[in-house]
Amino acid sequence: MLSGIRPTGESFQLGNYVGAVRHWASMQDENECFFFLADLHALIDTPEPQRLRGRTRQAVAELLAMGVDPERSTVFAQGHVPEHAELGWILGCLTGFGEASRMTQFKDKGGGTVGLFTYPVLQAADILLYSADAVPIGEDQRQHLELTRDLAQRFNSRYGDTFSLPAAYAGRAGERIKDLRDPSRKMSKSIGGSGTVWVLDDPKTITKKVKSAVTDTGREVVASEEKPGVTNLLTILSVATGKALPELEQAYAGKGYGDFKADVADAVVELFAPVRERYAELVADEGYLDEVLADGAAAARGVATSMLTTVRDRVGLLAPRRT
Ligand code: AQP
Repeated sequence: MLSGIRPTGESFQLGNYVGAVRHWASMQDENECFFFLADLHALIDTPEPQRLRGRTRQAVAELLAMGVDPERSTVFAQGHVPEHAELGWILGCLTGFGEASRMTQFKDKGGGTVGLFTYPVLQAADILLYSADAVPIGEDQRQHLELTRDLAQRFNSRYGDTFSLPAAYAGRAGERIKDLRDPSRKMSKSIGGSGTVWVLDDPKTITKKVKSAVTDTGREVVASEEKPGVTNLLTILSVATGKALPELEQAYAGKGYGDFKADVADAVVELFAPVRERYAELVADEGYLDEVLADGAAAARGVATSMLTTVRDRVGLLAPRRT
């Protein structure tokens, strides 16, 4: 099992927790997991160097605070394993220009850098290096996983069986959390603002953001397509309390939005209180966080260099003479 997250934004946001990291935490018992901070992918946004460095270390503390356990999983920074970039180049040489141009994320953004254009190929390298069988992805990444499978198949038929074909993780479908101010789009680190709940927001800020969330006309607390704002808050409440949507709809029948929003705010505050507490302890110990990353990189490189040695040989790169 392999998954990555970009160390962008102020911290991770509620959607990252709901759609990704809480599942990572629960997968660790039955799977051999590799979780990485996609700092090479973060470079696509050309962040301030000092900020990216700081954010990468901070992101480790956040993942651990949310339940990722470096004793059971390999946690590393992508930039510490240069094999990602090298395999990305090799796979790029097998990727058609037209094929890469069809990736909707690039088209949706209306162009950008070569990095943005080729990042699905780097993503393919991220996955194939570790022979990941299962990759938990959101719907927006499905096309990239297809590209990964195509590239693996192409490589295998040209150079001999090398890569295993990854599948989308068939676990629980991840809920999509929407921006609180604009429920027509997903909550996102790069959008931020008052529609985004950061995992490290203090209780007052969380309450303020939830209480000023956009709701819909009417008074009924029900999940429906016509009520994207209320549906989003119900989803959040359901995740935070573990209660199913129909049960929540029933509990708020005839109560109106005021009580409902106050309860959603309290539930999110309660959900993230232990994360904030644990994060504060972890982030104060830079030495420990660096050690986690160093151990993770060593374990990841063990797997990645072995795969890359095979790949280099198969494509015909001359091995350096040992002295
Ligand atoms: N709103 C969301 N609801 C559910 N899941 C979400 N994810 C992101 N937003 C939501 C999941 O979080 C993981 C991390 O992805 P990423 O950081 O590599 O990039 P992203 O998907 O583009 O997430 P953001 O927060 O929107 O980051 P930026 O703004 O930096 O691009 C993924 O598994 C994603 O599905």
